[in-house]
Amino acid sequence: METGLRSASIQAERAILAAVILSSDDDALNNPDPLSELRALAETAGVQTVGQLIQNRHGMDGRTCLGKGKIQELNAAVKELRAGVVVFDHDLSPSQLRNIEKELCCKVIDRSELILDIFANRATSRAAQLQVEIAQLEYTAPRLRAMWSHLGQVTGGSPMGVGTRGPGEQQLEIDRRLVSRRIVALKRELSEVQARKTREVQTRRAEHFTIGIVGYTNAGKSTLFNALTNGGAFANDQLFATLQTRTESWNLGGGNVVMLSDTVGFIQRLPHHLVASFRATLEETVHSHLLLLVVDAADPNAPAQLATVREVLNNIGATNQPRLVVLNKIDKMGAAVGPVGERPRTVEDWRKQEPTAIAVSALTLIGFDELRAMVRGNVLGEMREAVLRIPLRDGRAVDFLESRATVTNRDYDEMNCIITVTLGRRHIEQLIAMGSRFTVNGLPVHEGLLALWPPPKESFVVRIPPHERLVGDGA
Ligand SMILES: Nc1nc2c(ncn2[C@@H]2O[C@H](COP(=O)(O)OP(=O)(O)OP(=O)(O)O)[C@@H](O)[C@H]2O)c(=O)[nH]1
Ligand SMILES: [Mg+2]
Repeated sequence: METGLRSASIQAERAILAAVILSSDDDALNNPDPLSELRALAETAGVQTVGQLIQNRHGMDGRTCLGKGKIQELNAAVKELRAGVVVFDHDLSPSQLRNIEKELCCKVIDRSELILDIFANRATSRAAQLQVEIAQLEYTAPRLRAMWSHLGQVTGGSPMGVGTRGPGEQQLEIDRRLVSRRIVALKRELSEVQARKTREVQTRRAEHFTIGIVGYTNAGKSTLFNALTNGGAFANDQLFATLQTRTESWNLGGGNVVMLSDTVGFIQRLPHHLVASFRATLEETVHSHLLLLVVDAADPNAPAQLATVREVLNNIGATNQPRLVVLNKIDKMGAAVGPVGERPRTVEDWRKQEPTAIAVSALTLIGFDELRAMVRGNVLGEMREAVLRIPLRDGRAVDFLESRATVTNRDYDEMNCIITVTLGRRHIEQLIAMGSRFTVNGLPVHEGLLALWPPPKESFVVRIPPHERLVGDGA
């Protein structure tokens, strides 16, 4: 199937940014530059920002978002600054969009459309393209009417050209049907891609300890990823530099190698269609053993960004693994600007809110030893001494323990190698994944594992659905 990604054709346009700040929105009211993120998004989309307009209000105007007077002011600015597009920092309803377009003599797009446009222009993998096109169709389809009745007014007829009788209900109905048929076909293809991806991620998860790097867009995830692995991820000072997940091995030292994945960044008020359809890309995140939550500690909005990241993680169901907060860019923390408030300005300030956070700089490599040690501790869990009885023919398992753990004694009987070793829970799990069969302190392996690392008392009671229980019983 060919890609049908649409561009909003705003590249190289002169743009005016517009926003309403509600009197209840303390974050925005205290922000000295509340449109900085939208400006960065516009820049990533290739738009040249020539002006901005902010209105403080108690509520949004239901008809035009901004009040009537401000819309007139905006119209005058569009003419004076020769702007080709106005970008709203909100999601506009189809009727708001229609009403605003009627008042202004230029293109109008909202925040979600801008983000979708960036994704559309940068998606290169098949999965990313499918995901973006579905999100575009779902978001844009209800807007077709708005767009077309507007065009109908301008051209005095149908935007479809010869052969159609105006943008009438009939034409709209046909197009809506075409759109929903296309969505069904795209979703079918995506679910095949997704199934393949799920299998791939699960195989990797069984064989390796997997770690996902997640965080707000531009936090420095790809830079950190490149510094820890052989690299290859694209890092740049722009929003959504990364749209594809990338996985490489990361050597933690002491023979411990894990698989590290760099992922797409999150953003506040992410279009929810995009989140839903980006599941294939976020698969690594959901199923990883450990998450590194990377924060740009020098960004004045970092606390709100960290809150957004946690919210998105909860929404996509990435709740089953531990999370380590990594405060990045500490080399430029002193330069943080903005009004003094609750905002953390030093690593010590941060530690009051995030006591276990690790402070690093992906550029200067400060804090990397601590990061490695912390992750290693997480990978191996607490170390215990145990006696493992491994069949002699399983030389691979013996080699594995010799190279990864601390072997203190080795004995043999007719059939087995009996090894006394100090190891982590993860080592045993890896041996199981490698297909080895052995006993731990004379017990079958799973019992031995539980005896050595009993689950915490307050652990969750997990209800297993009956069909899964059957599979488990048979194994
Ligand atoms: N001063 C400083 N800059 C950094 C550090 N880490 C990353 N950067 C810069 O921050 C910018 C964004 O870095 P990326 O690694 O692309 O960020 P990302 O989180 O992958 O961003 P997206 O993929 O767009 O979500 C780049 O210009 C990096 O050079 C750091 O520790 N210190
Ligand atoms: Mg990146």
